[in-house]
Amino acid sequence: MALLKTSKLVSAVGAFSPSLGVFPSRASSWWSEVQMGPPDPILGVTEAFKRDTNPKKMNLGVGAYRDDNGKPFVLSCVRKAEALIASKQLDKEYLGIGGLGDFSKACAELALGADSEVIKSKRNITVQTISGTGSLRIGSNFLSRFHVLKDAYLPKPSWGNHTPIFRDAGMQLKSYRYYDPATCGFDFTGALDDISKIPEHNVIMLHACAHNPTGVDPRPEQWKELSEVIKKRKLLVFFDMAYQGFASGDIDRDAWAVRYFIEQGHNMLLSQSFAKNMGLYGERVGGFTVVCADEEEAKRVESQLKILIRPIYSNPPMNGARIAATILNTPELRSLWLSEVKDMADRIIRMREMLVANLQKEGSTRNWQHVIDQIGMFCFTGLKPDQVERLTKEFSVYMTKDGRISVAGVTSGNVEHLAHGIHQVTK
Ligand code: IK2
Repeated sequence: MALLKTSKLVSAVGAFSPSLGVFPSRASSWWSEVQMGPPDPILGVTEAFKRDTNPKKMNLGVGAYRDDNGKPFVLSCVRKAEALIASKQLDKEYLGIGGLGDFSKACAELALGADSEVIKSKRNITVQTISGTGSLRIGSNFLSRFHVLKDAYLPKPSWGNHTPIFRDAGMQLKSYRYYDPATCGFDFTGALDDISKIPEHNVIMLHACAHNPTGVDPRPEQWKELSEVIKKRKLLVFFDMAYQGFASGDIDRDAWAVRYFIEQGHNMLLSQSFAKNMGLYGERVGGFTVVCADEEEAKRVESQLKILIRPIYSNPPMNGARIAATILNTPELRSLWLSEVKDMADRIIRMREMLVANLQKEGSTRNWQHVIDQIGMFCFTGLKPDQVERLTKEFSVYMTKDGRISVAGVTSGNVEHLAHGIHQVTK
């Protein structure tokens, strides 16, 4: 407060510089001490891609689905839901703090299953959030405010935004082994070993399916063992489900781990996104769920989530939630959606196979089986940073430095170019 007053007083002569404790002389500059930050590791790739003039350029950085012509794809169920909503001439009043009720209910049912015991006994609270990122942030703010321990354990590696989200909410990040570079697969032994040493009551983050960035998921029998050891350590599970339906093409199969953990008694936190599975990227539709011990606890948690959300964005936007709710709650649109999700997942699986076939056609003798075995939008190719750099410089293939490609950006028209480039930098 004192600083604010001082700054206002001196605004005619220049800005107060907290780090130096002096007032810079330039009258117009309040922010001379602000350092230039690095570009975002994922979205920065798109910026570099846009500057490239090569007609063969490929953006495999950000995870956004493209059709086989490389074009952004709006699902027909979304177009139909939009038309239905427009025909109703609905109002634009504020939503409640927790968002659209019809959406939150359908969102919880999608994740937990329509006949979920948790939903029947009303021991979940689900709020609409600003997509998956907003959900994770509300979740980590909630943890930071109400959970005694502040350590959160992420798989190594994890989605690049997890760390800043949790850190900015006041949590401390730790990790457990997840990916084995030797096999380009799941380091099951390493994960079990690390998790069994996490101090009791800490938070563990799990990707429900289509792990980002590796595309490597535990198998059901491995999930069972993970659940067991997590229960033994009394850890608080935070599931991130940003790709339900997008991994296998089947929404129930992709939610299996979440539902299994609930059956095993884990009262978890859950984050959901409709960016990928409904292609509602820019609409920012998501959900945050806390599974509580009983209905009374859920009510208390709900009251605190509202107190948390209100000073951040007051209440969420309605358009995307109306679209998602209309799709989930209208039987014809829902079945159209399910077939469209499957089409997207199947196209990605086909591109994985085509990439490997083209690498073999190029003469690559390396083992690329992991490209096929991994699942979901991303493939962790195993390319080293210098190979990634060459691929970008010489072939205009843009991807994150860790060797991750978004398979959703590969098409039958550009897969040859990609395979050629990868072979050239790996042979
Ligand atoms: N959680 C995970 C694991 C995600 O992958 C994402 C989306 N990431 O997509 C960008 C990329 O990695 O290229 C999210 C949460 C949240 O996504 P959103 O906020 O768009 O729903």
